Amino acid sequence: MADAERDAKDRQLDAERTESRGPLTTETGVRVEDTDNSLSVGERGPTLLEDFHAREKITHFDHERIPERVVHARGAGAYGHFTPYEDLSDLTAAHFLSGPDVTTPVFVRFSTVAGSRGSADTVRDVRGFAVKFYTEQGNYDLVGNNMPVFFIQDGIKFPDFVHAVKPEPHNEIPQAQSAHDTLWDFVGLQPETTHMIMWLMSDRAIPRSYRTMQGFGVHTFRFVDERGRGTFVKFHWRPILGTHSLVWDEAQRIQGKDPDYNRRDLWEAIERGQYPEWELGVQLVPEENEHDFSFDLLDATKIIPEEQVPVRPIGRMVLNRNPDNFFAETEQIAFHTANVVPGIDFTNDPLLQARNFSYLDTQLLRLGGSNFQQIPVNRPVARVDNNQRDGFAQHRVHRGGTSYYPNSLGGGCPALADENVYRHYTEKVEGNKIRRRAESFKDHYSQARLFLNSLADWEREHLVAAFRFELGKCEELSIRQRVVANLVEVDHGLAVAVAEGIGVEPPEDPGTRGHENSSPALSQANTAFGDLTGRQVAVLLSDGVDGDAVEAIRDALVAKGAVVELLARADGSVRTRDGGDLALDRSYTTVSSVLYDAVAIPGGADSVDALEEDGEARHFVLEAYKHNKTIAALGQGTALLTGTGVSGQLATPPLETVTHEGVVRSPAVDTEFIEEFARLIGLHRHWERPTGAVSA
Ligand code: HDE
Repeated sequence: MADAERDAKDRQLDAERTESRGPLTTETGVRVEDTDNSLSVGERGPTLLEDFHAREKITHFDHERIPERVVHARGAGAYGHFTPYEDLSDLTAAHFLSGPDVTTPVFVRFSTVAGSRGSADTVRDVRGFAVKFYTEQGNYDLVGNNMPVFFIQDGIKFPDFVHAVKPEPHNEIPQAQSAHDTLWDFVGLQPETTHMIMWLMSDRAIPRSYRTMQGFGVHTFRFVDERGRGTFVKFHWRPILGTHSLVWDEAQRIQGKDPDYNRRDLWEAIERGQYPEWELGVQLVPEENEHDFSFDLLDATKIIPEEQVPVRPIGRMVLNRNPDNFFAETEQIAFHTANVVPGIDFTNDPLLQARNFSYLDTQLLRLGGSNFQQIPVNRPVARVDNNQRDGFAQHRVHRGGTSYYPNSLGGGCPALADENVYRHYTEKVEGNKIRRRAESFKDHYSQARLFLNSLADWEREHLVAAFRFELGKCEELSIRQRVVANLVEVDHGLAVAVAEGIGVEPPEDPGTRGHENSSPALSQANTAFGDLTGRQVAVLLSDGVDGDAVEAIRDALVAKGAVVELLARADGSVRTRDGGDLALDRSYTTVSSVLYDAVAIPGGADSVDALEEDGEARHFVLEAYKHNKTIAALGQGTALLTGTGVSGQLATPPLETVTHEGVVRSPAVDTEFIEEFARLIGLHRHWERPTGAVSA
């Protein structure tokens, strides 16, 4: 990146960046003559305690690990920047939202929640979406998720919920899975989880990529302007590439084929220069309208339907730089909901209030004491000056003889400013000290039903299948029954469909029907389609392939942003039918169709014959078909579709380009065929395809 384009955070990190060059030394800078042999008495004698280099090397290694995050342990992150579209100073005093001429560096960490640091990426889970804005007024953290609601309404229940979803305590099974008794025991007994559970059982819980994932601040926050006027605000991140998910069977297989699937995708997209982008949107509610809703704005198990309060786009975030070192940056970054800047404040959402305590508390342990804000990735670009001193791993060398306020000996510094300061919103609060959930928090089903009503048929099918899968893994029948009984409150049809798959007596129809409202914004059928940026396309081939067709497909799709890989049984190269050489990207025996979004089978009789005889090649195509992916076959390549749902139509190879349920076939490569292939990939998956009978 050109030096002039580098932002303040990037430049600040220069002071910390270090590269290995020159002689090997100890931590005290003493050069070392040998790092392979311990100091010993004679060649075969005992090792000496005196060997300070060996002891230091091993001791440092022994201390390399720090506690993993108690939740969100598994993650991936990147740097980037955020720029607002317009001046929002009529709403908030936040300088980073004051106009398009202010660009703020950010670090974003995406994560799964339940699994350990080494668990797989594509598990069924919520994804964290945490953004640290290094603003000129200090760090602002928007610590969100990819789902707009949460499991519980009050933070005091968080330890219970997390204990229920984490591996069971007696045997630490299962890893990174919600499909086990304790989670569903908790869910059945705690109806406030119902709405979030609908999201967790939907395709939102298995994103195709971090780049194709929405983000939400979840809570209602507050914008505060210069004069102290507040406006309620909910934050939304919308991915420019659309919101797309995996298929559950595919997600499970990826856990084995490439456990780093989402992490790798983010890293590689940035390395290719295909910078992921999101638009930040806000839903704004004037203070006087706080009670205009059928739910409570302070209840984090509720959304504000977009049809009720539209999302106003306010800016764009681009991630354009991978970290230099995973541990130093992605692991040591510390987000905290209470890291706010002037112009952004909290509400009394009891979940948010608990978070404002929890994040700092957990970081004191995880990062070893109170100086973790000095770790390079956490350090603000805004100037820091206060009287906080000492503590473990203090990096600042404070000069001067005073560390108290007020002082005269230190020239009165640091002094209090009277402008550009954080002023808490003045809110009048009165009440008795009580432990009681507000009446306005009591409806746990209306929005769960709203979500269900909003789903496309295929999304509903996936939802039912997910409930069946998860509950089917519960050993206790009573747990299954209790969850089904709870689902009746959402929708009787849903409860029956789930019950029928898990050996539970279908519940009686209570005869009460809920509302029929829906919110189109909740369905992934209504997201952005058509963008091929970063889509992975596999081209299967062997010796004798139609090389011109391969190159035409590759050139056209790469020009549209796709990543095209040529795969054959053995790595290296293949001979084309007209005698040329085609370099391969890898052998299909080292990958799997689950790692690709689409498959192409070019013609060339010898190539297709060889693929047809190879079980792995046939499996590759069948599996892509089963997972609703786009398939393109040219000329004789159509022969490889045997066994897929289109095989019945293959009696004669097509005379022109034809598409059937996401499979495009053509006699030869031409513009029409390639454009059709690209259009189909842009649709992401082909849900109209009946894949139930395909065994791959
Ligand atoms: Fe968190 N959460 N959380 N959470 N959370 C943590 O903080 C907590 C909640 C979220 O990439 C922890 O530093 C409580 C909602 C993300 O580093 C911990 C409650 C949302 C991340 C913690 C919640 C989140 C965390 C663990 C209920 C979405 C990862 C390590 C009151 C809006 C940030 C850490 C990263 C991490 C507590 C609920 C998002 C223990 C008590 C709701 C994205 O402090």
